[in-house]
Order: sequence, then structure tokens, then C-alpha cells
Amino acid sequence: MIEVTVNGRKTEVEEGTTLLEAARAVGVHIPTLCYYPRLPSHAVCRLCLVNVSSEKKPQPACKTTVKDGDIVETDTQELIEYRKTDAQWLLARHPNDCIRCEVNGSCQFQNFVSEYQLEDCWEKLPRGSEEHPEHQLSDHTSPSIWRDISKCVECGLCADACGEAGQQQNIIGFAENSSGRVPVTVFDKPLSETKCISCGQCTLVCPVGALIEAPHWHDVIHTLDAHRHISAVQVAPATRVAIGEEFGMNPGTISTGRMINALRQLGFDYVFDTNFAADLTIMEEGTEFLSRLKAQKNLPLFTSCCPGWVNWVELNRPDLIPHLSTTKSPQQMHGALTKRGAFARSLGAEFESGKTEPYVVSVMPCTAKKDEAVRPGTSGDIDRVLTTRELARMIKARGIAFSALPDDGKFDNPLGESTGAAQIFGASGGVMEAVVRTATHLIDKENTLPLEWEQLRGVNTGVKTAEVPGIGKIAICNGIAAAQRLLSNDDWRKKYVAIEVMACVGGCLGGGGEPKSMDPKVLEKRMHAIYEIDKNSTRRRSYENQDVQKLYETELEKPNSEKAHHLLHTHYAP
Ligand code: HC1
Ligand code: SF4
Repeated sequence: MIEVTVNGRKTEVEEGTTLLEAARAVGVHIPTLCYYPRLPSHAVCRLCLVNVSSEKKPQPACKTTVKDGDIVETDTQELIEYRKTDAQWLLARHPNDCIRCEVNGSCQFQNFVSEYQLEDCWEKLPRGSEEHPEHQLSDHTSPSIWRDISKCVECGLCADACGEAGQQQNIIGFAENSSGRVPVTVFDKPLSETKCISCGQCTLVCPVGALIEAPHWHDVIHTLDAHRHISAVQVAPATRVAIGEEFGMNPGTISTGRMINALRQLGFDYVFDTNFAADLTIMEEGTEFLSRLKAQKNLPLFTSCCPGWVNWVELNRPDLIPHLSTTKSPQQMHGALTKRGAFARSLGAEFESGKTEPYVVSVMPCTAKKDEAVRPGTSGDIDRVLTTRELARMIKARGIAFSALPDDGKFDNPLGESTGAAQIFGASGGVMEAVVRTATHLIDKENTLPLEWEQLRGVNTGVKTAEVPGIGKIAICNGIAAAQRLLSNDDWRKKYVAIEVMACVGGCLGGGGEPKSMDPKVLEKRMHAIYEIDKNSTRRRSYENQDVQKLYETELEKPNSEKAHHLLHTHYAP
């Protein structure tokens, strides 16, 4: 450990700690625009300049590591003036339309301008340029991701998140023009014409409103306000361990009951749990897997509940389509059951006459779920998809004091019951662990295999594997970059019988629609909470879900039956 003093506060930090991390460790706030944990620091925004005793000139705190005995100052008048000048330059190129911006209130640049009361004292310089009119400033062509380059502050984080340090898709890069650097796509194509997989990692790291999820919350809030439709919402497993962060709660705070109460206050008639459909997914996918294993056909099976991964396969490796499970994702299964299953019929004559077809919404940690909801083969089952961030925005818009709500809300039934196996879907490795819990039971009801598969857990990027007795070797790709590496040669074809891929590191809990967090341990904390919910569940295997069993008895006959296929399976297209 080495010693550092920040603004008179002495502390010990590990070697390799940056000045920014050291300052944050003692509670000293340094503004940043181009810093994001887990991505490289390029120190381009210069807002984090600090004085440090071991250097003659001010240094960027995000990129400079602490030397033993360093004395750091973050708040001299000179430093504040440097920061204000840099921000002034950015302000001259930033539109003043915060009032309708989707990140109004949570924009790091707006916060800085507001805290320092910067005025528009320089003439506005338009973004884009005459010599490069082809640089499109606004792009709403993707069903998941919207770009508005006029708001860009040139931090470079989107290019990093999409590039080699992150998702390795390289859809966004930087081009220079006379008004600065602009993040552009290859040949400046609209996103919908690129190989963007809609993972949304670029929106997660954008400090302003230049990259956002395609917003659905306006339509949802107005539909709820009007109350003309019967409305139903489902919430994904990863949202309940993260939404609290939007209201100042610690990452990993479990807010299931509070979230249910907030959704009821917003006006939803029914609040269901995506986890119900995750258990159903396991019954369908587990059965599909065992029949492929028996026939030795289309192995390894690839999971298909992550739409970013499905997009990647369709766009880059359509030859893998036969390996994808045909089981719909829990979001889509739940939507199909809510719109067209027994629940919809239970709404009675009015529903039959089409007057009150339920308005079905999902709350997801994922931006790609928005395009999953409109893809061929599944479209029509979900009306709107909200990210965790959008739900928080709605809650704030209606003035609901989220953290003061009691955490006692309960899901409605019959589409609300679930087991711990469904909850762990939200973590990388969780889908496969849930499949193993049920598939091993279907093979041998007396098996004594463990419930918990530690080898499949964790947030480290890369491939996790386990040998499952009676089944074979399985693998988890934690992030699309890990999947690309695994698929770069043909070894996987012989090595594994089943492979889970989640496009975002950490799985859904690291999804592009989750709250933006500067806590470097955020994924671990959310993951810990997910496994806590599983550990405290009375039922932890999907086949133990009584309402799922009842659904098979009353409606679907058995897993993979013709009826189940009709409602719960899909297809893919290159
Ligand atoms: Fe996921 Fe899933 S786990 S894909 O990450 O299979 O988004 O949370 O809802 O559909 O259940 C996301 C999460 C989610 C689905 C489930
Ligand atoms: Fe890249 Fe994902 Fe953003 Fe698309 S959504 S541009 S793939 S980071």
C-alpha cells in the first residue's frame, strides 16, 4: 500500500490506483466526462486536472497513478478556471435543449454547467461541417438506439465501448472535421444499416444524451394516464437489483417489492414477473436440449434469450442458426401468454370484442429487447419495452418517492410465480446453471448433483466451463467479445454440448439499459444480489414452479408439444 493525501485527507491505496480513484476513496469529487470504469482513460475532457506534488504541471486524475507520498489538490482557483474554460468550449458546441433531452437531470455535462453556472458567452459553433455534410447528426433508424451527434462532447467512450476495449463490434469510430471529432459509423451509415447488435453499451457510457435507448416511456406514461386499456407489465430479473441506483441506493440493493409498488402507483393494472416465463423457458429449452442430445443433432445448443447475441449470429454468422435454441426468450414468452393466453381470455367479453386488448409492457435491463419485440416471429406480443433507466425516469416524472416506498409489493398471479432458477437468468452463467438444474433432474430424478455451479458464475470476461455428469461439457461466453474468441476456430464444435452467450459482460445485469454507474464493482454487487434472491427462494428449480406445471396441464400439454411450439418457439433469419 502507498500513502496519498488529497485536499488534506490522508489515505492508503494500492499501487496502481489513479488519482481519481484515490480522491473518490476519501470522498473528494472531481468532475469527469470521459472516464468510465472498465474502459481505458484517454484524458481528453481535461475536467479532472489536479495538482500533484510529484509533477510540475496539473495532471489528469483519471490517467495518472498515485506515487507514494503524493500530495494532491483538486480545488485551486486555477484548476477551477481550467475546467470552466474547457467546459465553455464544449458548451459553445452543445445545443440548449436540455428541457426535452432524455437525460435531462442525469447528464454529466449539464450537471457541470449548472454547478458552475456557465453562461453561453461564446457564439454557438454548429456540429457537423460544411466540408462533411454527410456526417449525419441525428439517427433514429434503429429500433433500439438513437444517436444525436449534436450533443456529443467527444469523450470517445462510445467508440471504446463498441471497440476493442469493449464489445469489439467497431460500429462507432471517430472522424475529424473542422468543428472537432464526431463519432460516426462506417461510411456514416444509419445504425439500422450497420451490423450494430443493439447491445446499448454505447448508451451506457455516454455521459450526455448523444446516444440513448429509443425511448418508449412517453407512450407508456400517456397510455397509463388515460387508463383506457387494461395494462400489464412484466419485470426482468436484472432490473430489480439495479433500479435503486437511480434513486441513490447502493448497487445490489434488492428492490423487487418497491418496484412493484411503484409500477402500481404509475397505473399498471397487473404487475407480472418475467421470471415466470424464465422458468417456462427452461422447461422448453431443457427439453429441446435433451432431445438434441439424444439425437446428437445441432449440438452444441446455443442459448437464444439474449437478443444482442441473436442479432450478432444473424448478422455475422448465419451458419450458426441451426445451433440456436428455438425457444423464445422469457420476455417474448411472457408477452405471448399475456396477449394471447389464458390471462387475456380471462379478461372476458370486452377483450374478445377487441375493446380492451391488454397493453403489454416489459421492463428490461437491455436495449436490444426493444428490437426483439418487433422482430419477425415475435412481434405483436409486447407493445412497449422500457429500460431500467426509462422506468426510473417515469417514476421521477410522477414524483414517486421510490426509496421511501415499502419493499412489500407482490406480483400478480398466474404469471407472477417463479423459482430461484429463473432469477439467476439475469447473471452471466445463470441461464446455463438453470438449464443444468432442470435437465439433470429430467435425466435422473435421484441425482445428487449440486444446485450451485460456482464455475459458471462471476463477472470476469472470458469463457467459463464445467463438466456436467450425464450431460457433457458446457460453456458460458461472458460478453460478445468472448463469444467471438470462442468461435474464431472450430474447437467448440467438438468440445461442448451447450453454450450460453450473453452479449453484455456480466449478463443482463450489465445490460445497456441498466443505470449508469461509476462504481467499478457495480457488476459484482448486482450479481451478488441476484444469487442472494436465488438462495432465499423456497423453490430453486424451474420444474418446481407450480403455476408453470399448471399451465402445461391446462393449456400446453407438455414441454415442446405442438401447442407449446406454436406459442413459445420462434425462428431466425440471416
Ligand atoms: Fe435478461 Fe431474460 S435474463 S434476457 O438478461 O432470458 O434483458 O434481466 O429479462 O427475456 O428472464 C434481459 C434480464 C431477461 C429474457 C429473462
Ligand atoms: Fe456498438 Fe452495441 Fe452501440 Fe451497436 S449498440 S453501436 S454494437 S455498442
